Amino acid sequence: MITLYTFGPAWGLPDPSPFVTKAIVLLKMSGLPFKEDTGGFRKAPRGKLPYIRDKGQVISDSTLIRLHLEQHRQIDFDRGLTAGQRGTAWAAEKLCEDHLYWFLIQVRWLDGDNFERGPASFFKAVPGPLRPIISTIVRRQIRRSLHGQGAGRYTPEERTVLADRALASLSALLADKPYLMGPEPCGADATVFSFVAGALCPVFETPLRDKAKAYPNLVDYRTRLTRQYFPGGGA
Ligand SMILES: N[C@@H](CCC(=O)N[C@@H](CS)C(=O)NCC(=O)O)C(=O)O
Repeated sequence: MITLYTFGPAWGLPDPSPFVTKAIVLLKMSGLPFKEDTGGFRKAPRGKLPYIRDKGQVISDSTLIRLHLEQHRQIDFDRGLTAGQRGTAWAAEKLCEDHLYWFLIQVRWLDGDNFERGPASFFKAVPGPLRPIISTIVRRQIRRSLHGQGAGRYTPEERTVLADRALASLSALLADKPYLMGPEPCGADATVFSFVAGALCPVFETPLRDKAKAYPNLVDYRTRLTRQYFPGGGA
């Protein structure tokens, strides 16, 4: 059986990481038996979750997990799609992972109130006196990453405009279809669902969430796919 290493449900989400949520949905879409293990972070090959163990092979990174399932388990997540639709779906997925993601990280980690509402809980295991020091170091690293990537150099207003444009694009692409590319789910739904759910997460008060709430089809999509893939609720 495949083991998927996760953080575990939090903040009303199946997992605080949209990449982990994506991997959970991909595995559910695949129909393959798998179990989740929340104890693997320290041994994560790239220092990040998700990763899987499949017949002794370890694969880290949600996209490489998808490629592994495609190549070694013969799962075509995009069956029924034309080459053009596959391209569009891939582009939508990467819009989430390589653009929208950074705006989510910014509001969750660098806004003081939101940090206290969410990521601060990751440091509970750190002994009391060390906790503020470690969390400050980690937040500083995240600030540097955001600066390096570029999202950290925008003003908050500019970030909101850009995040909104990404959400508007996803909303327009989804239109009134049940899934991103039509009547059946495809691989990109695992990703787009995870990031839309993350943007709508009720724990964080952000202009990004307000923008996301203004797209009723994205809100319905989040609710519909949560019911489908997480019938017991998000967390
Ligand atoms: N490209 C990776 C990104 C995974 C990723 O960024 N995971 C984050 C959580 S959202 C993580 O594990 N961060 C822990 C760390 O950087 O220390 C994927 O698709 O799996």
